[in-house]
Amino acid sequence: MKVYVNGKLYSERDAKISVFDHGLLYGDGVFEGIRVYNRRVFMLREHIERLYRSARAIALEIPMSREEMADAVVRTCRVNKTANGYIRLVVTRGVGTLGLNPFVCKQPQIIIIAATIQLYPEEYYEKGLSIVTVPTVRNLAEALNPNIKSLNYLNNILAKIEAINAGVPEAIMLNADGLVAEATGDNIFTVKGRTVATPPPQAGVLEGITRNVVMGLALKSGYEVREQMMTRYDLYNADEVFLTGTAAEVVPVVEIDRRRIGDGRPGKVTQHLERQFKQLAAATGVPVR
Ligand code: PXG
Repeated sequence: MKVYVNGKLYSERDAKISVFDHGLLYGDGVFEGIRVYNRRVFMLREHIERLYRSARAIALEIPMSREEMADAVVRTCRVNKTANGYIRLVVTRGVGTLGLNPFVCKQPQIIIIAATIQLYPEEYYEKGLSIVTVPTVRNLAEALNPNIKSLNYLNNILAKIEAINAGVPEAIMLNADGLVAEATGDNIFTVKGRTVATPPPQAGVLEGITRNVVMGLALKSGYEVREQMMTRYDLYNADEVFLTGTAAEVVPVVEIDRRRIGDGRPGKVTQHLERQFKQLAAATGVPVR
């Protein structure tokens, strides 16, 4: 595997970053996770736009244009002959001193890794997930906006630890008002009748690209689509619940906090959206050539 670092491609063992990089010292940087399906980079434009929005929010100037960044991603996939995979695009603050001041860091580091993805086991899709809500509250937008896909994922990692301690693979995080926010690396949806709903950005969530694609697919399939605040009660009483994300795609949830959701099996609407998503992913994207 060849790893892109600042315009050059290195072998895995030679792809290195300084221990003085503020990405490591402070989690000061931003990233994206992107999928490649059938030699096409899925939603590349949207991921790059979000990367630059995250960077803007932390006053990190990425020293290349969006077009150059897109070309770099495609080039890295081409060199690695990535047909189906997972791209990790990382921009760190760069090398600085042992102090917080980001402005002493003169050269952001740009890293592109085109890897294969560790998929969720097939069983999760067939049987659905059992998950729990956890005590760790999602970051306040007023403190560290969840829309910033930063290199500091400790908020999510703490929630993930609580889920694993409870014997389940994923956590639902609530915001400081006790309303449903999202899972640790996925957005959450409910289905009730013909209505497909997900918490709004103001609930304190990362506006997932898969989330937005799935909202579009649901609308096109004739469902009413709503962004609305939800409580745990709304989750427990939904007909169906599912998660969306770049890694998970669309995955059914059949149990939350030991309450069975619907009939305890993956729902019809979820399965329909799962199929629609797979079809779209297989048929669109920027060619790797
Ligand atoms: N919420 C959070 C907190 C995320 O980190 C999503 C929602 C879903 O967003 P997208 O744009 O992917 O639909 C994410 C995305 C990983 C991994 O390696 C995590 C994400 C994406 C890809 C890989 O765990 N998180």
